[in-house]
Amino acid sequence: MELKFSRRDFLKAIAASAAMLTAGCSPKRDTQQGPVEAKEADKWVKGVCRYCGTGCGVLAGVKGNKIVAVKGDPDCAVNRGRLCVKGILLPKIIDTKDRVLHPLIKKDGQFVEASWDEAMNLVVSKFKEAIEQYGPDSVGFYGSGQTFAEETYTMQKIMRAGIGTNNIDGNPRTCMASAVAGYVTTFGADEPMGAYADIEAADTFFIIGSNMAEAHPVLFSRLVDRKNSEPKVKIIVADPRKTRTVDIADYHLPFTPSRDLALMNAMAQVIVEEGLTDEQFISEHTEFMKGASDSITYDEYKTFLQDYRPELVAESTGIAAETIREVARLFADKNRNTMSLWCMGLNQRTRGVWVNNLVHNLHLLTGKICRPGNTPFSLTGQPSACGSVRETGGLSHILPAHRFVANEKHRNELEEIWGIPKGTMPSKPGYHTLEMFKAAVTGDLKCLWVMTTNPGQSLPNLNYYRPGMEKTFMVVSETYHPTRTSELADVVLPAALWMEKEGIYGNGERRTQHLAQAVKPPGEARSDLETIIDFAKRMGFEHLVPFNTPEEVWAEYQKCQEGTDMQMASYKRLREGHGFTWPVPDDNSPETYIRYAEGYDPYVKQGEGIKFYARKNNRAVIYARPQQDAQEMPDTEYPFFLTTGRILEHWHTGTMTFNVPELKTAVPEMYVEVHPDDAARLGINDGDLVDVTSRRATCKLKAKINGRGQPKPGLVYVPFHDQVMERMINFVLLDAFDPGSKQPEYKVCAVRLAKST
Ligand SMILES: Nc1nc2c(c(=O)[nH]1)N[C@H]1C(S)=C(S)[C@@H](COP(=O)(O)OP(=O)(O)OC[C@H]3O[C@@H](n4cnc5c(=O)[nH]c(N)nc54)[C@H](O)[C@@H]3O)O[C@H]1N2
Ligand SMILES: Nc1nc2c(c(=O)[nH]1)N[C@H]1C(S)=C(S)[C@@H](COP(=O)(O)OP(=O)(O)OC[C@H]3O[C@@H](n4cnc5c(=O)[nH]c(N)nc54)[C@H](O)[C@@H]3O)O[C@H]1N2
Ligand code: SF4
Ligand SMILES: [Mo]
Repeated sequence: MELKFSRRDFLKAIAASAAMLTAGCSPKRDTQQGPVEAKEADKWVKGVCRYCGTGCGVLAGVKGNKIVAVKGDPDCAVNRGRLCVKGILLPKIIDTKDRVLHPLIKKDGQFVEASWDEAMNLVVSKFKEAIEQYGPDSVGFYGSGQTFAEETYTMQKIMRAGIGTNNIDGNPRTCMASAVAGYVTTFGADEPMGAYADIEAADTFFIIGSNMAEAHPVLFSRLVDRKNSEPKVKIIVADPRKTRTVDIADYHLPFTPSRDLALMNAMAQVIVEEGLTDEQFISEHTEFMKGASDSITYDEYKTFLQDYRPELVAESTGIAAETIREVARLFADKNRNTMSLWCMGLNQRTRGVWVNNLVHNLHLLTGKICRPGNTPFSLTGQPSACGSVRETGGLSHILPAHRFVANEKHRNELEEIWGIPKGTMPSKPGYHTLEMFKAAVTGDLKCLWVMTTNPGQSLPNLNYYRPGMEKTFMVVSETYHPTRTSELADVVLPAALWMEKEGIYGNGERRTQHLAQAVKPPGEARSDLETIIDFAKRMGFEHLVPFNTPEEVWAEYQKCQEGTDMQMASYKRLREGHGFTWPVPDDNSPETYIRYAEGYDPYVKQGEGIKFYARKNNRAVIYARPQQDAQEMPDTEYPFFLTTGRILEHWHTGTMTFNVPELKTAVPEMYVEVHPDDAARLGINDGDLVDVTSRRATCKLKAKINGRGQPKPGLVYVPFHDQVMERMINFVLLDAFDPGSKQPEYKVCAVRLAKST
């Protein structure tokens, strides 16, 4: 199914990706005009965009104590001055009427203002009481890929070294956990080996389960530029929906949801059968496995692939055998550089880890890895899921700097750095996200602290989890109130927002970036780091927080990085520079473009070539992973697939973007995308109110037919940004999760559709 790609289509695609154009920030346009007259600014302060994992550098124009404009940082390698519409409108999220200005305590079902002292004393007494009565595992912290690195680093230290529990998890569990486990199982260490610069060096792009045009718009604009400037470039997009990303594709593969394991095994089968492999690379740098770690031979792997011959999977995947062959050949073409890009379409699945492994397989079989333009690159969602959670140890099973809770040596290393007695760190991994919220429902979790995330709206199967949040003693650190989570809290702590505090973000390409404080927070709002340190001191853990500034936290965190694969730049360098991709072993080292490769990675010596040093035998793993369908597939009662995701204008639970008039007006409420044939069959017209019903709940949403996203027949799509209960699609979703990564399956479940009566 080759799509003809005319100049007209191309222009349409750029226009559709709208991002740049609506904000007047096309690469070719002047980027200096923000929504507010930029000329008013007295000074420009360097930071990073608050939203997606692209990590665009920004300059905030400040006048008095107000941010009056934002423009792209021309010296930031990520965006070179570009921003999308959300970035340019950032000043508008700050002075809003729903900002929390004072601590709030719920008394007799009503929130009342309290002093910081009163609120913190209550929090500390509840935490102490629970720990004394029920032990350290009766309390938990749920954080976010939108905090600063210093915040999560400090909190996980207090939980582990102070309280003595690994009950610290965060929303990257709902987002990146499968990508983490994919990198770790295949390469031995988390995070991509490549970087965004691979976009400018690649000829074939394999984009699967990512809608970059809306979710990573500025990065998408780099892809559009690449396509524009190099006629050789071919783009393959595998997604059950026709999205705006598909507008620039040469091939669109609208496969059946969750059948992408079969699709990628079929591509591998073609690559092996047609001799498109790089045999030398395979013999020098890889090994073959199935299951958790059972070795198999290359021949056994080839036999495994026989079940996935394109002709055998064409029907189940919905993609013609010849198309699978064509894209496999394009992927493997020895005269082309190939970059894969993926995001939640792969990660949010009950087989999210396996399907990540399968992308890596394709690169390992063809040796298209660790060279410019050749890389399996997982796109990160949040601005600092990598920098603040994956790297700092912000999940229940990991420790700072790519260490693991289950590894005694790793625990001992941290005990030494933190100056606590050897052998005292808890060795049992804590609750992962869904377990933690389940423990709130069952009553096993007595106290829960939620920071920079909104689980009352973003968790799946909300009818099950929301009562637990209400029942347990819940502290919510928030910038706005009410949110669907803060309304269930016992204590709401007012937080300083973006550019009201100083800190570090780490984006999706290992780039560590500094945000300076540009303005003072409103009312009594404080930086989350200040609140965390205050909590630690009141809990009696003063010795664990010898910090007065974020810079001092960073200096300690850097000690944890010594001798690991992820050393980072110093605060001084980060403050002065425009971001550095780690590893940066010392302040004289350049940033690292490609990991594991001689000439790029400081840890690979001359003569070593490519070295997957995070694995004991230096070999990456090619896995035999069978097709496994989503946990809940359509049936006669619930005949449609439902998938959920994002749109350009809004951010997750909408607390920030619904506060921006331009974004709110652009898309005031969420809707359900339906294929025209399905709509016709059910008598549904564009704009009709439709019931979307699963085994768990019903949502009422307006139908969108032939909108910006077009699902294949039998599939419907709903963005999850709406805050109105009856349009909150997460009530409808199931809470199945991947047994390896524990990431929920937001991307697939079964529903029925009917016109609302
Ligand atoms: N505008 C905007 N941008 C954002 C965000 C936002 O809220 N708004 N959030 C950020 C965050 S945290 C994240 S994680 C990223 C997410 O970025 P993306 O993952 O790109 O966005 P989604 O819309 O969640 O999902 C991507 C695609 O997965 C497809 N999909 C559905 N089922 C399957 C399947 O079975 N297999 C495959 N392969 N694909 C499937 C969907 O059709 C959808 O088009 O976006 C980041 N950027
Ligand atoms: N249906 C469906 N559900 C999903 C997904 C999906 O694809 N489909 N995707 C999942 C994924 S990938 C993700 S990442 C999650 C995201 O889900 P959440 O993290 O729950 O959503 P956000 O709206 O980003 O929540 C961030 C909160 O932090 C607040 N905030 C902003 N800045 C600060 C600050 O500096 N300090 C403090 N304390 N608070 C602040 C904001 O007001 C907001 O309420 O959603 C998950 N849920
Ligand atoms: S692409 Fe992402 S990081 Fe860049 S301006 Fe837009 S939302 Fe912000
Ligand atoms: Mo995410």
